[in-house]
Order: sequence, then structure tokens, then C-alpha cells
Amino acid sequence: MTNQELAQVFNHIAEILDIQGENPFKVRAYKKAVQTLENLTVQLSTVEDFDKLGKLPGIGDAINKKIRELLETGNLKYYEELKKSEYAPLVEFLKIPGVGPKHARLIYDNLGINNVTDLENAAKKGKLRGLFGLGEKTEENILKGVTQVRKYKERFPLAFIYPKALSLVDELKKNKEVEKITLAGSLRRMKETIADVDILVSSKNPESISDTFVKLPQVESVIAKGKTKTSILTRDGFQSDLRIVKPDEFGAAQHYFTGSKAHNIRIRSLGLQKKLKVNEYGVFKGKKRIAGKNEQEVFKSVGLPYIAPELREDWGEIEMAQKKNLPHLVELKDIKGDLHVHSDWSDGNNSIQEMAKEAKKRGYRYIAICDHTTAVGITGGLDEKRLVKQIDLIEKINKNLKNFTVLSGIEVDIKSNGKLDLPDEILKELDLVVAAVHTKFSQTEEEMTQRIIKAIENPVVDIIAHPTGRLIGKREPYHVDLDKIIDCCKANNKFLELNAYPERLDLNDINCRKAKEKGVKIAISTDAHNTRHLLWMTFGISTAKRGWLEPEDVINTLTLNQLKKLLKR
Ligand code: DGT
Ligand code: CA
Repeated sequence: MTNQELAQVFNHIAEILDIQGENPFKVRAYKKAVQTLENLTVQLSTVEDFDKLGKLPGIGDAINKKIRELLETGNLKYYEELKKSEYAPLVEFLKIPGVGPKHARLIYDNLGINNVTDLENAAKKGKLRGLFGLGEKTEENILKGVTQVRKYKERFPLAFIYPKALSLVDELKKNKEVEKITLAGSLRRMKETIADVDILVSSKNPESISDTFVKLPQVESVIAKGKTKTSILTRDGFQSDLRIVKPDEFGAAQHYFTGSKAHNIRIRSLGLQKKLKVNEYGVFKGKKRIAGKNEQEVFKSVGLPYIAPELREDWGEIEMAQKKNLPHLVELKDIKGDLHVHSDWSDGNNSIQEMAKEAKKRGYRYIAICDHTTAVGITGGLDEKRLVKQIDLIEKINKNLKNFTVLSGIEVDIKSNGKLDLPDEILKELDLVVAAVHTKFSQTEEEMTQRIIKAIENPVVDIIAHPTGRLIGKREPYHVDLDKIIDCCKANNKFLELNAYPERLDLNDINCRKAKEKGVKIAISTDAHNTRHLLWMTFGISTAKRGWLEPEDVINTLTLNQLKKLLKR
């Protein structure tokens, strides 16, 4: 079990206890444990001598014992019992924005409702109003929330699925009958949400591969088991389909099952024009297979160069490939620094030194510390006085660093009137100013657009962070005219962020492309709140690729000197 999986168990426990109305201290203890587990830098399952690990911060004896039980047996008796509670199904309600544990319990105790469909019907019929503390407004919010949750219910965020899919692949690889193996489907295209995990294997012994697959420790149940296709439901709640093909067919199958469907249709019709049949088994001229071993062959047979999976959406990649004009996509290795990370000066978990050290370890040359300002309403938001101190400290830290520079930055809040949360005089002293909206999401499009434009037009601002404010599966983008924002950035020589934080990915793929087409450059930043979060650059890069970005479209591919010139400080 990974730390993340342990954290999920304790989070679920905390939610059920909270709904049951347990002692708040107990609930908080579990929530704290979740945070600790998510932020640990060692994987507990790899620790041989658990006793030597010492006390984990914020985790008491009782929870410690439960961690052990989970690691040793893969199960937790206490948790299994708790899941049988009549209140357990109500955790579904907590996903609806604005519905808390108290509401959930109140609704169940009074109306006996324990599933989202019944809740929706009750809200429609106005049965919730009148329950203590609930009104018409709550009913409206619940209905809105339910629609939002439904929209994403069947899909999982990329960052949640990705590591779990890789571990399925690693497990399968242990079977020596596997010749080649690849992820396929939306996951190989790195879409921001994924319905199911498609895996493709070539082997001369398909039965052996299916047998391994259905016996993996991740399996909750087997949906179907056949010679060429086997499907499982994992303990994480997602489905994974495994296809097994002959070695000669691997490339054709890889292309077919990577999709997208729209892309495949185009490729097939290009084939038809050349009197070729393209399918998952190969490319055929009459009965003769002329390609199929690898994807390059498949593309070549229809007269195209290789097209990266992230581009395969029929968003113009076929035409560009025909003109031999495909973008040279940005890669992780092009990235020279991270321009938006937090430290323990605001709501981050690590010190500036620790963030710098980790970034250097990743091969970066610079990092910008951009802590929050006070208006965001978190503990530790920076005011002018503390920011001056932070600038001093960073100067000192830099004296002890070789081939690496910490930039003094800030994630300054854009207030509802477009003014910034700190005076320009102090912001001018910084190497970099990232500005962002964190409050009053309900403004009209006109108000929000003007608010952000005012910030862009302020000479001290360099980058607008997470420009649309959406949280995947949780919050829709605020109303904003992004075209105007992009135009304004272009006119003022400012930049937009692609925030790689898994639930943000904001700008998204399409909007990155829009910015690029209008000549606005992008900063791909993780918004890391601890050292591990720096890894999220991977998802920033994949989204950038889906947005057709090339190294020259991305400002953190620049050397420090080039960057400083661009920022004109
Ligand atoms: P998802 O699962 O909704 O996140 O998205 P995908 O793209 O992974 O879709 P999925 O799992 O239904 O199918 C995987 C790939 O298989 C898909 O991207 C293209 C290919 N495929 C599936 N069904 C068809 C089809 O009817 N026609 C064609 N041309 N390709 C298909
Ligand atoms: Ca899929």
C-alpha cells in the first residue's frame, strides 16, 4: 500500500466519523494523519524496520497501530466495521459543494435519504427546506452541485490515475511472457480526466498474461476474462481493460487503442484513399499486411510522420503532419525552473532551502518562491513586513548556492476591484510577481475580466496564475473573457500560467493553444506546497503538449539570464 492509499483510508474514516457526529478531536486526528501521510517523503511500505522510523509528526499511537495493520495485512478491521455504518454511504454527499457532514446527517436522520439520486429528487420537490438550517438557497446549491459532481463522476483526474496505472504496468511486466507493453487510450494521450485505464500487451502466451492480470493485488473484481481482452475493477474504483495481441500487431493495436476515436477515423480514411485497410491488426493491402509492428510504420503507410499521442485528437494534427509542420513539443528536459512554489512562510510544508534543494536535485537552475499574501485568508499570508524579511533571507540563501538561484516572488492576490493585495513599491523589489484571483468568484464576466485586466496592466505584475480558477471536478471556471485576457497580456508583454497542480491544470490544453496562437508565452508552474509537489511538472508538460506548446512558447525553458531580461527587472 502506498502512502497515498493509506491517506485515502484515513480520509474515508474521518469523513464517516464526522458524519456520525463523533468527537471533533478524533476526526481532526485522522485528518491530520491524512496530511502527514500525503506529505511524507519516504514510502512507508518500503521501510523495513518500522520502529526505527520514530514518531511520525502528527500521528498518535492509535493511528500508528492502524497504519501498521494496513501495511502488514492490507486490511484494517476497524475500517471494515466502520464501512458497515448506516452513515457510511453519506460520504457521497460530501462531494457536493456546500454539503457538509452536519447537513448529510440531518438529511438522513429526518428523511432517510442516503444516495445522491434521492437527494436530488428531494431538493427538486422542495423537501429539504425547513429542515433545521436548510433553505431554498441550499436546495438550489445542492441541485447545482449534483450536476457538477455527475459531470465528472465517471471520470478520474489524470494525476490520480497515472501512478496507479504505471504500477499496474510494472506488475504485469513481472510476467516474462510480456513482450511489449504500453498504456493506451486517454491516459496515453494524457487527457486531464480518464474514464478507464487501457493497457496493451504483445505476447505469444496470452492466457498467461490474463491470468497474471486478474490475480494482481490491485484487483477488486474481474469484469470479464477472455483470450484477447480482460477487464478488471481495481480497488481504487476504476476499470482497467487489458488487450493482448500478437507481436506483429503491436504497433497497429497501439495506434488503434490510443485513439482518439476522431483521430483514428481520419487515419483510416487516409488509408482508404490509398486503397489500404487500417485496423487494430495492421495495415493491409488486399490480404497482405504491409505495416503494424510499430506505430511509425502505421503512420508511414498513410504518408505521415510520427504524431505524438498528446496531439491525437483531430485538432489539426493530421493537416500539420501532411505539411510536415508538426510542433516540436516542449519536454520535461527543456524545463529550467519552477516559477510558482510555496514555502512554510505561508501555507507550504517545506522551508525555502528545502524547496531549493529539491528543485536543484531535479536539475533545475532556478525556483521562484511565491507565497500567498494576507487577503487569501490562510494562516501565514505575507504582509509587507514579512515579505521584506523573506527577500533578505533569500538573498542570504543565494550566497550559499552554486549554479542555482532562488528568485524572490509572490503570489499576490488580485482583490475584487483589481487592486493588488500589497503596495507596488514593495512588489517592485521582487524578481517576479505572480498575481491571482482567490476570492469573489461570483463576479460577472465583465467585472472579472476588468479585474484581471487591471492587474495585467499594472507594470509590477508578470504572470497571471491559474487564469480561469477552475478545479477539475470541484469548481467550474469563473466567468471571464479569456480572449480579452490573452489580448491584454500580448499588449502588455505579460505571461499566463499553466498551473500544473493536479486539480487545476489551468490554463487547460485548448486555452494554452489559444494563448500560443496569439503569441502569449506561458509559465508552466507546479504551485508546489511541498517538495514532492515539484513532480507535478509532468502533468504541466503533458497539458502543454496537448496545447501544442513548443519550448520557445514556455518562459521557464529560458536560462536565468534570458528570463531576467524578459522580466525586465
Ligand atoms: P476515456 O476512456 O473516455 O478516457 O477515453 P479513451 O480515448 O481511452 O476511450 P476508450 O477507452 O473508449 O477507447 C480507447 C481507444 O480505443 C480510443 O481512444 C480509440 C479506440 N476506439 C475505441 N472504440 C473505437 C471505435 O469504435 N472506433 C475507433 N476508430 N476507435 C475506437
Ligand atoms: Ca480509456
